[in-house]
This record gives sequence, structure tokens and C-alpha cells, in this order.
Amino acid sequence: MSTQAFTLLTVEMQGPVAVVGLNRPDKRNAINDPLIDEICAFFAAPPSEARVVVLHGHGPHFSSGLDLAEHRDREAFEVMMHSQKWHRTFHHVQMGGLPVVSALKGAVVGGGLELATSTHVRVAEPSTFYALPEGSRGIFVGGGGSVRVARVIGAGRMAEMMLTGHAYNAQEGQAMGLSHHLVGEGEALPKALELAGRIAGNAPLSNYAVINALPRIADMAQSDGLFAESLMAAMAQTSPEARERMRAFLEKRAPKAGS
Ligand code: 1HE
Repeated sequence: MSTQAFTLLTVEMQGPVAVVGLNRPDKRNAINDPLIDEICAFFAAPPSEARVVVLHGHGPHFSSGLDLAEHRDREAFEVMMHSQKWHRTFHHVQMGGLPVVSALKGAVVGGGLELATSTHVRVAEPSTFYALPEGSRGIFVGGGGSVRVARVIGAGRMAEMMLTGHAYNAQEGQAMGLSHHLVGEGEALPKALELAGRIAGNAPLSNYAVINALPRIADMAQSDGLFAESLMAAMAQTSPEARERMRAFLEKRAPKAGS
């Protein structure tokens, strides 16, 4: 699917940054089948010139999650296939090879939270709220939340959110690690773009290693994880780009850490 064919996603290149917008504001960016197909198509084959993706929602909400209208009449097998399609899609978001920065506001709910936790850096505005209303809708998560949301906030807290329907506000979400940066109203997208610009300046191999090795190592036993870390380090540290970047620091041509 070429980016021109998208109808529920907007895609705009800003230099090396692909800015991708969920574009169903009338339905609060609820994720229906055509939208998940477009998200899947984009992240499975992002534009070759893209180094980083910024993901945001048009309108006042990031995403209200699964499109409940579409889901009402599905049989068990259809739900299974549907859930696995979401898993494939969010795998492409998380492990597709490009860092993804999300700009969050309003509802980050259900499948919207599953999508957000597939992204690597999350920036939220004060309007952001996080909820998992699956319990009250009579359903379960199906977009990878039991793995990705639980790993951010813990299975216990996730169970509490699903059972009670409790929504956490932006400050609480920041304290829980659901966002990494909390900025002012209207500032999430500009901040996400600023961070994406910095990330685009990193060595592509380092970015690749961070987003592909870290989550896999987190799934490994300690000695396997440490071995995988050494292999990844051996690849990254011996690249010509790494050698030049380390030389630049030693010759005082590169910025210091934290600047
Ligand atoms: C929707 C959806 C949706 C809005 N599916 N149509 N997700 C939820 O349980 C969240 C459901 N949505 C809400 O609680 C609210 O819409 C919001 C808090 C997000 C926003 O409220 P508000 O007052 O701004 O909007 P609204 O009036 O509720 O909704 C505007 C329209 O969007 C309305 O349609 P309209 O035709 O009457 O204009 C809503 O029906 C529609 N809409 N959200 C379908 N989610 C892989 S498993 C994942 C499991 C889940 O994601 S469960 C969580 C589902």
C-alpha cells in the first residue's frame, strides 16, 4: 500500500522524520479494520528515507482503542484472527527497525494504550488519560496489552485498571512510566518532533540495536541476555560510524553527554 493510498492515516515527511497521524477524529481515532490495516502497511514498509517516526492523533484524543461498532458481531475465530492481526501490526511498530515517538493527548484507552506502549518514547499533554475499559465492555485486551502494558506498569496495576475501569491522569501516567515526558497543552507534537530530530542524529545501527535488542534481552534469562548484549555491542562498536563518532568526541568535535 503506498502512502498516497492511506485514508485514515496522514503521513508527512519532515526530513528524516515520518509524521504519522491517526485520522478518525469523529470516532476519537477508534481503530477499525481499515485503520489497523493502514498502520500495519505503514510500519511494515516505512518510506526508505525515514529514520524516525512520530505518531500522533488528529483531534483532541490520541485513540479510543478498538472500534466497538465493528467488533460487536465477531465469532471467536474471527476475534482470534483479529487479535493476531493487531499483534503483527504492533510488532511492526515496536520492532520494525525505526524508533517511534508518540505524542499523546486525551484518551489513550484500550487498544490506544496498547498502541502507545508499542512506541519507544512517549510524550504526553495534561489532557491525557489512560484507561483499560475492557472489563466494563465485557471483553479482554487483544492488542498485546497483557505483555506491553503489563511490562510498563506491572500486571497488578493493569489488573486493577481492567477490573475497576479507573482512569489515570497525565501526572499519574508520567509517574507510572506511561509517558516519559509530560509537557504543556498543545506541546506534545512539537516536543515529539524535537526528540525525533535528536534520535535521527544517532547512528542508525545504535537506534536499531536499542529497539530490537533491548525488548528481546528483557525476555531472556540473565546469562543469555548478557551474551546477546555483548554480540550487539560487538556489532555496534566496530562499525565505521561508531569509530568516527568516538574519535569526534575525543577530538572535542562532538557535544558532551546531557547537552
Ligand atoms: C467510538 C469509540 C470506539 C468513540 N469505538 N466508536 N474503547 C472504549 O471503551 C472507549 C470508548 N470511547 C469513549 O469512552 C469516549 O468516546 C471517549 C472518552 C474516548 C471520548 O468521549 P467524547 O465525549 O469525546 O466522544 P463520544 O461522544 O463518546 O464519541 C464520539 C463518537 O465516536 C461517537 O460516535 P457518533 O456516531 O455517536 O458520533 C462514538 O460512538 C464514537 N466512538 N470511541 C467505536 N472505541 C484489540 S483489543 C482492544 C480492546 C479495546 O480497545 S477496549 C476499549 C474500547
